[in-house]
Amino acid sequence: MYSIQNIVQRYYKILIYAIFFVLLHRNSEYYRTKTMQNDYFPSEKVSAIRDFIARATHVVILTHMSPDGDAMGSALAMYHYLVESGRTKDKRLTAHVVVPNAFPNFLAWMPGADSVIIYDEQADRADALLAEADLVICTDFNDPKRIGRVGERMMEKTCPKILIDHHLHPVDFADVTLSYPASPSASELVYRLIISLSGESGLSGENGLAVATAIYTGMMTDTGNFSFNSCHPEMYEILADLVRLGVNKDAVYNAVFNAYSADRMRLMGYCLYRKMRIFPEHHAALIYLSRKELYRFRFQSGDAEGIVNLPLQINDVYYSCFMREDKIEPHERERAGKAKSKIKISFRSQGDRPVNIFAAEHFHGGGHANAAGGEFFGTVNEAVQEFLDHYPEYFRQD
Ligand SMILES: [Mn+2]
Repeated sequence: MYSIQNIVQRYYKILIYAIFFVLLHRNSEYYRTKTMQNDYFPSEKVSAIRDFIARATHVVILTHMSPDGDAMGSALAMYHYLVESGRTKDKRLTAHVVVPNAFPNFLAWMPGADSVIIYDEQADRADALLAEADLVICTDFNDPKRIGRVGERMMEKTCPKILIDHHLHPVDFADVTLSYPASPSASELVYRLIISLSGESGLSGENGLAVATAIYTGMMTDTGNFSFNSCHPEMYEILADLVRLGVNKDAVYNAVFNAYSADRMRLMGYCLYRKMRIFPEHHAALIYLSRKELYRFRFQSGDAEGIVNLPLQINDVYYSCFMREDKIEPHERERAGKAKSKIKISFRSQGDRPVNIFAAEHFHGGGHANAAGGEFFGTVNEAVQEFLDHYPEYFRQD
């Protein structure tokens, strides 16, 4: 008869193997997450940030001009995280996100977006919040000059400042700077920081899903839905975590990428049909729009987003430049000189074809090798001429 003793005797080897296998598997899982959690940032920086947050009662979170998905994602993730962790403490912690100017409509669905303060529209309120802030957290920009007047106000403050960013060459203005240009998004850095500060519990609780969704949105938008800067395997481990936490990735994709207005769609068609110039020898494309043309398509802030990427969908086009005429802001008057308009310029490229040097040397800009920006004070035609005069020096022919 098969008694339990008998079974154990017959199968004990298999049983031991099975237990061993389960333990080994669990351990490797354990070590995988542990490395990801603890090794990324220097521990002194993490504990300095932990202390700043522990002592703070009024936090202001700032992000860059013309906020994109990563700016909003990194700032809102920090916001929801702080509100949640503030709830569990004895003291009351308040947090506010302040952005220099309006964010595009396709990000308005983001949890917490309705409480974001737009400096251009509510300067007094933002100034008051900054005045009482005892901690400022900056995400997704590298220089206070990039955020206009709100940057000037911020620099007047003596309270601790934290910078979390992935742009090259950060200005040394914060008490703790987490600058990782190799990171595909600032939102990914915020994820890593939250894990370093609070472990998995930083993404749980009432606000957990809001934190995770904000981070996912930033990671998705700054990589073009994971089509560039997205070769780090660890990024997918983070994404897996976020999906496990309940992020509805398909809904986020739809909310962000299938949200054009009819005007925006027509503007895109106009750009491709009427305004795109191709320079086949250098594998380059240029699209440029005057303010009159933008007006014709009832241009809204954010409508230009992504137009620069379109020509890269053409076989053999590896460089793309998009220019559009814009107003000169009051704080830019001095730099503008006699010019009546400002041209905003974006560059994109693929592979080993940097565009940031061209942007820096001719358009007062810079950025990443494959994604850069700049500006030009003058007419669109003058900016186009500057491009035509110099692109062969910067764009490869092979
Ligand atoms: Mn970014």
